[in-house]
Amino acid sequence: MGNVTLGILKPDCVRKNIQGKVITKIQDAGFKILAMKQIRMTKQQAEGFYAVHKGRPFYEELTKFMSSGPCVPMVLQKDDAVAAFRKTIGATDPKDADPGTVRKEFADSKGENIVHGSDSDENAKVEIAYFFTNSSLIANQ
Ligand code: IDP
Ligand code: MG
Repeated sequence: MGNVTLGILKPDCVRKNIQGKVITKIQDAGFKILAMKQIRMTKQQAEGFYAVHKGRPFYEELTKFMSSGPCVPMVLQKDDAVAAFRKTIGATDPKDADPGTVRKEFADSKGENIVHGSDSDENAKVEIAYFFTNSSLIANQ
């Protein structure tokens, strides 16, 4: 199992101005932040990032939302990072998320659910490369 994953504080998190609270939860769960920045994706960049969901009924809403304001992609390190981070953020729909998870505590809906987490080591690698260069990662180690 790999030891890095990609997290994104989504535009609802930035709009609510609770990045610090969410980052604290992530750090308290034992993750080290290897790289982090605030950016605003264009609609096209959001469509590229979520290309695996193209054709799904929520794709348009999702890519509109993800390009609606700034977001904060971050590279997170921990043993078995992908699974550990998904456990920290909770189920996609906050209604189904376990108590104490980021989405349970902070998210309003299945669509606007505060945070993204990669779902496999393979996708984590692709998603990290979508936002960060190898040299920026090395420089942060
Ligand atoms: P995940 O973020 O928990 O991995 P995915 O199924 O990969 O969930 O979906 C990607 C994102 O698309 C979700 O985080 C959420 O923002 C949005 N999404 C997923 N399913 C729905 C839905 O049924 N309605 C609205 N938005 C959805
Ligand atoms: Mg997913």
